[in-house]
Amino acid sequence: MPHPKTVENMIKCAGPVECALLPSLIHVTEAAAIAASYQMGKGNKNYADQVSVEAMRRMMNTLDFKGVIKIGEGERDEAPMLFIGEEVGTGKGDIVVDIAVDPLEGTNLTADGIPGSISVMAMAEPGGLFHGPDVYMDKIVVGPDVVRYEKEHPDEKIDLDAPIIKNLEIVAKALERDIGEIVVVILERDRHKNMIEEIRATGARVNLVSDGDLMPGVSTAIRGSGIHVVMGSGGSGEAVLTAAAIKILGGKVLARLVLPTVANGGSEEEIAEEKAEKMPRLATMGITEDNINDILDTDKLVPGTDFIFAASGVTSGQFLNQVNLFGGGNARVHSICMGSSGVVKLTDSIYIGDKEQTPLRL
Ligand code: VTB
Ligand code: MG
Ligand code: MG
Repeated sequence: MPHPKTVENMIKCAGPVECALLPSLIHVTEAAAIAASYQMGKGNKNYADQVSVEAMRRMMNTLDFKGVIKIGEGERDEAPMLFIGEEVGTGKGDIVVDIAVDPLEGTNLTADGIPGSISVMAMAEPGGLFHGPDVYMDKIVVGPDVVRYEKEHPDEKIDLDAPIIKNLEIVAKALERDIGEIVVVILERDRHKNMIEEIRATGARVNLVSDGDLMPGVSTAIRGSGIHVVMGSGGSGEAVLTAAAIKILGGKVLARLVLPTVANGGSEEEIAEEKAEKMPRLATMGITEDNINDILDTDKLVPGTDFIFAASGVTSGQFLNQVNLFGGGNARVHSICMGSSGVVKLTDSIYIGDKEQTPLRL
């Protein structure tokens, strides 16, 4: 990699999407995060979700672009807003984008006031995001050190189908530490019972989370986060959003679609029923019985080259604090906002609603 000769080489945009929309993106996730944070710990996850969806949509619709929700709150008939196919933005200007949103990733976490919930989204040039159907993805996420190690050792690659011990050995070697020092995040679900046992059998440390495997995935690419691997099946939208961040930060995601009934050990009848319901829609996305089991890598999940990602903390997390509210409409919110040119902004935003109750403190 040549050293940048000028700062102009360093500070640039990947393309029109990043140039036009990166500065505004955190306003969208922060609006959603602040709205959700007022519902923290109130035990009503649906309402927390609703207010964050509304705030995200309202803020997005003030921005000049033509956007289509590709990963959203569900199909049009089940989600009133930010449904798949909804057009957003003012429609003014030349910027056209595909959008992935999760206005409140971790609704239970917010409702219970426990760590790990965020507002998150990505935008890319049309076709830039894999818009999988509403099924799970089996996945493994690792950070940039592992990718470097794989390049140096072409026979040792992370593989979704490899025994867990093999994958964790590679991660441990890449990070120059013992397996016993590796931390694997996985959703605490019955479907992961065997996988959790297998991880434990390697000696690796396990961080079970009740919800929210997206930000832990991003954290694998951030030194000091204390997270090295994310495994298991979770939402496919979450996997694509993770991949957008990982494609910017380095690291890799391997994923494969899996029907929820299959992941959760459903009966043959239930599996057949779900297939009958989902396969026709999957077919419209080019997904058939023949290729549904293909492994998707980071570039397949996010084929785009001009894309942006933002996440704002709602409750506290690995590196995003919870929203602080100070009275008078004053709020403080932490975000990470990134562009595919290779820029990461870690921001600490203070919104002053009432100057007499300044929320500004060091
Ligand atoms: C997954 C995970 C998310 O919800 O989608 C999970 O990726 C839902 O899984 O981070 P279950 O159907 O097993 O509950 C989250 O944890 C939160 O949106
Ligand atoms: Mg959601
Ligand atoms: Mg979610």
